[in-house]
Amino acid sequence: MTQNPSKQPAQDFGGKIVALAGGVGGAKLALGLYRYLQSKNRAKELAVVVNTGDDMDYLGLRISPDLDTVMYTLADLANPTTGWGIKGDTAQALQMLGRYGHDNWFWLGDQDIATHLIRTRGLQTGKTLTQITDEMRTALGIECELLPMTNEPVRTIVETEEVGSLPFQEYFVRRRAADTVKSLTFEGIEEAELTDEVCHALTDPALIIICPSNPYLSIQPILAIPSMRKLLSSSSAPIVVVSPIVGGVALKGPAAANMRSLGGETEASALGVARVYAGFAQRFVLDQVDAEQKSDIEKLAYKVMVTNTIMKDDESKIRLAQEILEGYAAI
Ligand code: FO1
Repeated sequence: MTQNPSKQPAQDFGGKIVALAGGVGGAKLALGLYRYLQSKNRAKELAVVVNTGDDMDYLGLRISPDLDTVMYTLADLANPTTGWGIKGDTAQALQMLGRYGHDNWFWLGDQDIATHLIRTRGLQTGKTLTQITDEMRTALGIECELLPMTNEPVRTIVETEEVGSLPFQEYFVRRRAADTVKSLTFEGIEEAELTDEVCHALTDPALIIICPSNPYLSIQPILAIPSMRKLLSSSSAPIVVVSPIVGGVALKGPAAANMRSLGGETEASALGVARVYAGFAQRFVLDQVDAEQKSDIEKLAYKVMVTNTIMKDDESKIRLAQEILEGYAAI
């Protein structure tokens, strides 16, 4: 890995940079990659493939939270406090729903509702989720590809110790991810097909980056699509994992608890994340606070780069992206 992130010029990647992402954590690195490539006039070389297992139908609307989180982030529209939703959005529609006595546990902003209306209408008129997403990202001025992992509906179902099985957003939002997850099912996964756009992005890419998203809830649904793993591992491009666990703590959400209950780990750690992708990914980006785990991760056949992976502002997101992109051949 380069120790000189300001090195110029950027190398010729010789193919697409493909990032696999979930919601807020993944969107941060996606933004760093996007901004960095944009500064080199190469934003079109980035394709972000996004989890749709968290999608749900709510009040007749199709909600794709992870796609929207990445889209709003790349369009510089995301709410900086939550990481999801639109900055400055209001909740008048939600309040009115409450007055009608309707459930309003899922926060839908007034501007955000426009996205769900367009998506729902598009699906009703026979467009694919990929087409609709492409139209929206174009309208918002996003220059890179933003690709749902599949066009078919896939739904993550969470089997909990406390209350049995729950649709993803019931577990995540309504019950605040407080339950112990025993197992996951991805409904519809067997029927889910790889889209032409995802296949195209993954044909001879230069690099595949697994963003610091929850390995079980966000990345596993993407990898569970039949043929996805095969396509990814048959590519000659290195697969780089950026750990979502730093100093034993999840950067966001329930990943640490999931590692214990789903991964069988006694403690959440970057090493545990490395175990999840062992034999599949070849490179690992480890935070400097976890540097003592480097040799154990190397024993799992990874080349390891140690750096500061905390993305607290745009500058740190771009710096991390630059280190990964400029150094990938070297690690
Ligand atoms: N997350 C919450 O914690 N509470 C919410 O009410 C909520 C609403 C919501 C609406 C639209 C959207 O695009 C995302 C939303 N999220 C909410 C985030 C979302 O549930 C999660 O970030 C992802 O599904 C997990 O990656």
